[in-house]
Amino acid sequence: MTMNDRYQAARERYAAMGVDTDAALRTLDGVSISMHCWQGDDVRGFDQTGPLTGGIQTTGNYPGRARTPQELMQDIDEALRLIPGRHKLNLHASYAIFREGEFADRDALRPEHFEPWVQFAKERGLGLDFNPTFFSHPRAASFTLSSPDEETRRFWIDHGRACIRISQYFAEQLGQPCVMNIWIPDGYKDTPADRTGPRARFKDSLDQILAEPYDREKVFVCLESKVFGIGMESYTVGSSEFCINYAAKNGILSLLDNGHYHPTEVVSDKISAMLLFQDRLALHVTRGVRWDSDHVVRYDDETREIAKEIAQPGVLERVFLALDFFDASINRIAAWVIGMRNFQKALLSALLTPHARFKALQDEGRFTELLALQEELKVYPFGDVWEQFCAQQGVPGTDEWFAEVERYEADVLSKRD
Ligand code: RNT
Ligand code: ZN
Repeated sequence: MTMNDRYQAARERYAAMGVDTDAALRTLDGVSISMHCWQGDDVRGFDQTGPLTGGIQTTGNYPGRARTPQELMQDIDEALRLIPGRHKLNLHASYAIFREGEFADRDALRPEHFEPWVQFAKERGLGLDFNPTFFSHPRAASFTLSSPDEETRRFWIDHGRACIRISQYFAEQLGQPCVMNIWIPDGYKDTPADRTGPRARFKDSLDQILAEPYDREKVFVCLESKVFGIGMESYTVGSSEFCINYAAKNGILSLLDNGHYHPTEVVSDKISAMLLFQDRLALHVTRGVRWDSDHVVRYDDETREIAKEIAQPGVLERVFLALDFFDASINRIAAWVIGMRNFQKALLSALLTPHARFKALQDEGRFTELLALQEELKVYPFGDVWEQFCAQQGVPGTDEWFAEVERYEADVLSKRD
C-alpha cells in the first residue's frame, strides 16, 4: 500500500464519520504558530551574560546550545525544515543583535537592533512576534514594572515603550501583525504585607507603556498572568484576575499560558469563556510537569483538548498561538520539532472531529452515544492523514525527520563546545 492509498483509505473512514479530511488539511495549512526562539539557547539571549532570572529555569546540559545569533538562526532553519506549514518566530528583546562594539540597554533598544532578524524573517517568509524582557538583567533583581523604586520602574516602562516601537517596526516590515506579550516576574516569596501597592504600580506602568502611540491593527499587545514562580511562591503581581481585568478594560489581549494555573485548572476550559467577552485571545502552549516546568509539548490529552477548543470555525482566526517551553536536557532542535509537530497534530486531530455531530448529541442528551463515538474516533487512522500533511508540505514524515536531526547533531551541534 502506498502512502496515497493509505490516505485514501483514511479519507473514506473519516468521511463515513462525517469528516472531510481534505478540508481539514487545507485548514491546518493556514494555521501559523509562533515558534519561540528561546528554546535554542536556554533563554539566554545576546544582550547580557548573566544567568536566567525571573523565577523561570532551564535544566539540563545537552551539548550544542546556540551561542551566537548566527548559530541560533542556523538552528531555527534546521528546525523549520522539519516542521510543516508557514509560521512565525517569537523573539525576546534580549535577542537584540548589536554591531561590533555597540550596546544599548533595554530602555534604549531600537528597531535597528533587530534588523538582522527582520532580514532573516523576510528571506523565509516568516512573521515576527515580540516580547519585552523583564528578567535576566541587573535592574530586574527584585521588581520591574511594579518596583517601589521609581527609577527602576521608569527604566522598565521605557523598555516596554521601546518594545512597542520595535513591534510596530516588525509588523510594518513584514506586512503582518506582531503580537507583543508582556510578562513580568514580579512577586514575593512569602506572604506580602501589602498586595495592592505592587499591583497599583504595575497598572500605572502598563498605562504608561500603552500611552506609546501604536497601530492597534498591526501590534497586538498581550498580558500574560502567572500563579507563581521560583522565589515568588506566595504572590505574583500579575495574577490571573489582574491580567484579565486589565486587558479587558484597556483593549489589549489576555495571554493564557497553560503552565500558569493551579495544577488541576485547565486552559482548555478557559478559552470559550474568554472568547465570549473578547475578540481575540493569545496562548502560550507548554507542558508543566508538577509545576510550571516548561517541558516540550506532547500530543497529550490537554494539548488536544486545547486544540479542540480552538480548531472551530469562528474561533481559529481569533486566537494567536505560540509555544513556550525550554528543555536543555535533550537535543534542542528536536525539542522544537517535537513541540511544533505535536501541536499541529493536536490541531489536525481536532479538525478531524465531527464537531457538529458531537454537539448535536450533547444537546440531545445522547451522552452514551457521544462517549462511544468520541472514544472510537481515537483509533481512526489519524497517522495516515498526518503523513499526508507532511508530504503535501514537503517535510520529512514520521519515520524520517529524526535521522535528519541526528545528522545535524553530528555535523553541526557536536562541533560546538
Ligand atoms: C514565564 C512565562 C514567559 C516566559 C517567556 C520566556 O513563566 O511563561 O512567557 O516563559 O517569556
Ligand atoms: Zn509563557
